[in-house]
Amino acid sequence: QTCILIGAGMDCGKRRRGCIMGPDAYRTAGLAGTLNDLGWQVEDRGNIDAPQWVPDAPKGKVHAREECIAWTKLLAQAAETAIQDGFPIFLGGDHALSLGTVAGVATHAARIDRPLFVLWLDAHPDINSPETTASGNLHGTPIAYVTGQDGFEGFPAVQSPVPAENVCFIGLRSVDAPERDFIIRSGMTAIDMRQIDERGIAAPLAEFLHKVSAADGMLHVSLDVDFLEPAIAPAAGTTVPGGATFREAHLVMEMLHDSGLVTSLDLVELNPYLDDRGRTASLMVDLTASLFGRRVFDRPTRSY
Ligand code: DIR
Ligand code: MN
Ligand code: MN
Ligand code: MN
Repeated sequence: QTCILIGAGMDCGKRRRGCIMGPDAYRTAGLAGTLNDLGWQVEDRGNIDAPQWVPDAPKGKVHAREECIAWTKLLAQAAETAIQDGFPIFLGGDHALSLGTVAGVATHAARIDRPLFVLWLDAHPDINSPETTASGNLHGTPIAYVTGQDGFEGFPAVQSPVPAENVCFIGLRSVDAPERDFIIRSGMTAIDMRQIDERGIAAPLAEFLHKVSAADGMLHVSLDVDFLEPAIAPAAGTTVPGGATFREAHLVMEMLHDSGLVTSLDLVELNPYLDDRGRTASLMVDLTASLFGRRVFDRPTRSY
């Protein structure tokens, strides 16, 4: 099996800079060698060149709209191509890169006639639209875009919107009021931290994996650094206390590995400028290793 690394130092989905350095931090932390040691072929396609900077005219409440549109086009194309060649891992870059990556893999899934599911591991649901956003930051919008919501004029039309029922959030603890209303109306699965406290993280994840498996779905996983408890993962611009613990996060990745259902992955919001001797980058690489099969003991193959 081949995994394909695609660097996307997209840094315009919010105002604080630094995610541009993310792809190189993952490489520095040894991502390719780690995956190779687990038996995977690794093809590193390098970094996507940042689109030429263009000013927003007129300057609206949304930050760097034109730049994000340009990235979205490049990423959707790169994702659609890469997923035909192997298992793509998108090295972010901020979470706005998922506007492109998820749209691209959705196009591919539709072409081969399989449903696409999305697992969003994040403190935030990122389901604002350019109209509902309070921050003006497009990293808070990809789920709205890929599920086909309004308000994205100027962005490429999403060819194959992901059905709302195919989206699952795990780790939520910072949800804006319009986001909450939308989630409740939409039929998305939303596992907040309280539910994890009460039920553990394995039970709700297993329910979602069962849904994916029963539909013979493809599964895109989007891992935002701020899913994690900030004490173990400080290198993110929008940390929120009370996140997933070290073991909760690894257990998610280990279960995802055992399921055999995951077909593409985003690693997003790593801001190496905010890191502490590389420990957040290393943790993200270790979590990726768990998803790609690192384990202490084998478990019987589990079908969900
Ligand atoms: C907030 C923060 N909901 C926004 N979103 C973040 O800007 O729309 N997502 N930080 O990861
Ligand atoms: Mn996010
Ligand atoms: Mn987040
Ligand atoms: Mn089942």
